[in-house]
Amino acid sequence: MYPHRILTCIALICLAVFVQGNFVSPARRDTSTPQFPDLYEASVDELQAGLDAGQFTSVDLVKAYFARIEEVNLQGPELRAVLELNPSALALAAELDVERKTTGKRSALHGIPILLKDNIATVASEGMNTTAGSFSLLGSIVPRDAGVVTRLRKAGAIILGKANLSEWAHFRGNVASGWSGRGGQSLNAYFPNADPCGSSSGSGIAASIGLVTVTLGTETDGSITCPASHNNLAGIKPTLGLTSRAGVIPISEHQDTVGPLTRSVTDAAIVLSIIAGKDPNDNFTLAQPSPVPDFTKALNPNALQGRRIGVPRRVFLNDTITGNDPFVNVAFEAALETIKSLGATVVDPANLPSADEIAISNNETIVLDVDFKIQLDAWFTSLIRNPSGVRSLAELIQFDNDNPAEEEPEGFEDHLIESEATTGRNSTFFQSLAFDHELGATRGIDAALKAHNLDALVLPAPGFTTVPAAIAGYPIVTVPLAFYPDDVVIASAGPETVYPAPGVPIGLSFLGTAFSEFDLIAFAFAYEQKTHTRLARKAFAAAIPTIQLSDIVGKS
Ligand SMILES: *[C@@H]1O[C@H](CO)[C@@H](O)[C@H](O)[C@H]1NC(C)=O
Ligand SMILES: *[C@@H]1O[C@H](CO)[C@@H](O)[C@H](O)[C@H]1NC(C)=O
Ligand SMILES: *[C@@H]1O[C@H](CO)[C@@H](O)[C@H](O)[C@H]1NC(C)=O
Ligand SMILES: *[C@@H]1O[C@H](CO)[C@@H](O)[C@H](O)[C@H]1NC(C)=O
Ligand SMILES: CC(=O)N[C@H]1CO[C@H](CO)[C@@H](O)[C@@H]1O
Ligand SMILES: CC(=O)N[C@H]1CO[C@H](CO)[C@@H](O)[C@@H]1O
Repeated sequence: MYPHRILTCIALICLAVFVQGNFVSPARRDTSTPQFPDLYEASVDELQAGLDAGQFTSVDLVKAYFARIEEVNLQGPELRAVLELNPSALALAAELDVERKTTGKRSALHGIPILLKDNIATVASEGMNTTAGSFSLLGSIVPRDAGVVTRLRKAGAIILGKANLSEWAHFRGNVASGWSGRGGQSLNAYFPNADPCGSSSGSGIAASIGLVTVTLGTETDGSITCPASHNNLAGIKPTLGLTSRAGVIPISEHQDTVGPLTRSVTDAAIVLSIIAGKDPNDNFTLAQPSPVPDFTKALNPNALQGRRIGVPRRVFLNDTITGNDPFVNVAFEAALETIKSLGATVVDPANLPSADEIAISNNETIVLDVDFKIQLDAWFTSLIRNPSGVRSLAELIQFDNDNPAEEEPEGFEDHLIESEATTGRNSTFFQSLAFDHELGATRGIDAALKAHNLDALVLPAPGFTTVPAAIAGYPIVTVPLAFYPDDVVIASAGPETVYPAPGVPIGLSFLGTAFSEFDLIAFAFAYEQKTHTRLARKAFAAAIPTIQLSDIVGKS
């Protein structure tokens, strides 16, 4: 749920100097031999072009990604980004290759591999588990695919596998970001043993080095934004109710969202256009405006021209995590200059009237604790079968205690225990929920937008800058901002991880009102196209997989 508090606190004491990394120019084209897209960076459109031209097939792509995962997942840098591969992926790819030739593409994602965070359900008959990283759900049989998975399959996407995550989407308690019982500690590809942030850690790591074309994560508060930030990616945390949570192992229906983590805003817009939409199994989606926009129509490099962007400084000045990090502040000030250079008016400050109250409010915890128990109990009950025998949150706590080798229970159960102690959605709960909406939306994001006649807000992604949008149910679009300099003081972030560290990325977030994704994507795209920050620095050498399509195509 939250980015890991201990590790992010470390950023406070680092005395970093912002140094721009060297721009890595794309490989020069060699016209004498067939050129394949470099899978480290390859976009959906680039891969579609190669697939359409018959240069390679979706079967080739799946084989290449499987080989790349094998290179770095449990060997070499041991990134532990991927939990399971889909044993049906090659067969699905072969069918979609035939279909491309006979009846044509179903969508922009036809034949494109996608990796899902392990809290997003896929039917067990296909061969994969859905466990949120916990052994308590190993071998469990879900009733059906998640709503977003149904949409992806209909669009012809290939589910490549399941990504590691912070167990229970980091609702478990004081475990390190990116750790799960089943997957172990997942690691950032930008520095050995660096924290990848969570809870959509594996999705972020996998997208960052091309272990797959695109990925899905989930965000309750920060869990797409933070891994996007730490892994040099575009991330979209959508408005509550734009994407279905049916079949997603829950924290809270009042805050959970599903969204893409990708190497570019364009890829994120393609994925969001396909997964967004109404789903009768998640009635929060019924309130969304229809039709779902084609978010790729938002991709205009001049989108910031003449627009008004506000800086709600108090959100991060009062954030004890990032407020005193000069590296983050210097990078952020440079971003504001870039936004101005793109023709926008930057209104600074444009504070949320509720900012100081948000900093001390405990309402979010009350809502999540109550919802988690109700909804997790319902998840266990909904299962057709669960070999562990666990049928409730209470039994999960017992399971963890009984299986210390797999689930490290002692001292790591605090959130589960806190949630188990709640007694349902009583008047305190509904007051907290209403108060959250007031703090995040009415007297928060909406008030700031209205007072200054703004189109969007902009904030650094690190730290707790996600809280207002989380409690309001409002969208965030994150893009790469900068990389920690090579002389940054390396600090411990958890039992097995460090943060900050040389070359580890941070992001920039655009925020807005409900269902403002179209504009936010446009602004993020304009910023991305102007800066191309992602390309300025690569992962450390051992974390860059070497297998390419040229090693696969035409070989048996
Ligand atoms: C789940 O994981 C177990 C253990 O890794 C594996 O044997 C099984 O095939 C996986 N898939 C399903 C659907 O249970
Ligand atoms: C969804 O349905 C439940 C009961 O089925 C109801 O309590 C809730 O208010 C509905 N929510 C929305 C957003 O329609
Ligand atoms: C919600 O937050 C407000 C502002 O911090 C606080 O006054 C109130 O007590 C909180 N509600 C609960 C139930 O904690
Ligand atoms: C609601 O339940 C919580 C525990 O979940 C409890 O702390 C609180 O006092 C209850 N409120 C009321 C009004 O009973
Ligand atoms: C695909 C893959 O490599 N999965 C591995 C994830 O990590 C667990 C724990 O080490 C392994 O058992 C899986 O094989
Ligand atoms: C709750 C809190 O710490 N509020 C502070 C936020 O920052 C402003 C400006 O520095 C202070 O005036 C508030 O007291």
